Amino acid sequence: MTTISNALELELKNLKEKAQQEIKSITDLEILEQLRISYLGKKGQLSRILRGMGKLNREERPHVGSLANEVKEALQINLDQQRQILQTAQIKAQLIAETLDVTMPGVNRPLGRLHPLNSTIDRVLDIFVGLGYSVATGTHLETDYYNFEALNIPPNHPARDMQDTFFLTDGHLLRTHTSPVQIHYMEAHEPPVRIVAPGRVYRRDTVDATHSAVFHQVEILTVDKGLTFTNLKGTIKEFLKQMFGKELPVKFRASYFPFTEPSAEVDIQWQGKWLEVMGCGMVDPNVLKAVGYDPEVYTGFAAGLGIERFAMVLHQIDDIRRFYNNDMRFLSQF
Ligand code: 2NM
Repeated sequence: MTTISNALELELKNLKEKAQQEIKSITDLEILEQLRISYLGKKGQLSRILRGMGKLNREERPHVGSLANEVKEALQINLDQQRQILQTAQIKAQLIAETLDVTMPGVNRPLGRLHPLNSTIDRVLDIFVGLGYSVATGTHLETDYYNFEALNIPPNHPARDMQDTFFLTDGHLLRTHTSPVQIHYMEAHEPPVRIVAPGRVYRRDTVDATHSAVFHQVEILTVDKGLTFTNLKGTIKEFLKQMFGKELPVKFRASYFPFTEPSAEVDIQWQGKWLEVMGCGMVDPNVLKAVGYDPEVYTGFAAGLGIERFAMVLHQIDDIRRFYNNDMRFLSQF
């Protein structure tokens, strides 16, 4: 044995030992691959040692050659084993990280619901739709003509006062009732008319427990040949019966509106008290004339109710401002 051969053998043994130590200590697959290249790659440490074999004589070569192969195969196995260990660990870690506990209670996502004003409007509309009415809506900005003049509200009527109505500087105003919807509808349609008009209305009221500058109304209008106050009474009584779930004592008390003649307030007996719940009347001939209907041929009746007031009576709500505070403790009760 030459000293070169001995030196190569020693180098191979040292390489093997050092590599085995290192391979065991690796915890990262990429670093393991770098290590493989550094030992077994074309320009790796094993190849470098093998280049020294050129200096060996013929008899020595097979011995050193097979030792080199042994080292190479051993390291290959060590590398594969370590790769296997790291891959298994990686998958295990991933499975733990992605574990879903299907027995955990779910996240409660509360359902939204209708605002009590909207559910009250819907109930009123459903009843009138059931009686053959169509829903009609309009814009919140109106002109003096549609909000007042066409409704037989004379120029000096207190309702036109700056104190009661929001006027814009461009000649429009915020509608004070939904009645302009009825005027637009009658202008566009010939009788028979049967409509129910829900919507938001505006008045310059000082806000307190029973007043809001913004509130909601539903108004109905029927125009046909031969309609009388009896038809009006029957319609309202049927509506109230469906709304309150039973027939309550109802009183029609003579009143006044510019757009109806005769006019009445409707009172109901509810939980021991008489409560005013609606206004109504036979459409004034001047209103029919304003939209081009012949009052000698057609008569009509109309009624209006304030949704806030109705909802307050139905649900025993003490303050109108609760509808507008957006307090979930209040809203989630409906
Ligand atoms: C009410 C009371 C009485 C009403 C009248 C009209 C129209 F357009 F036909 F003239 N619409 N709504 C009316 C009648 C409204 O609310 C308290």
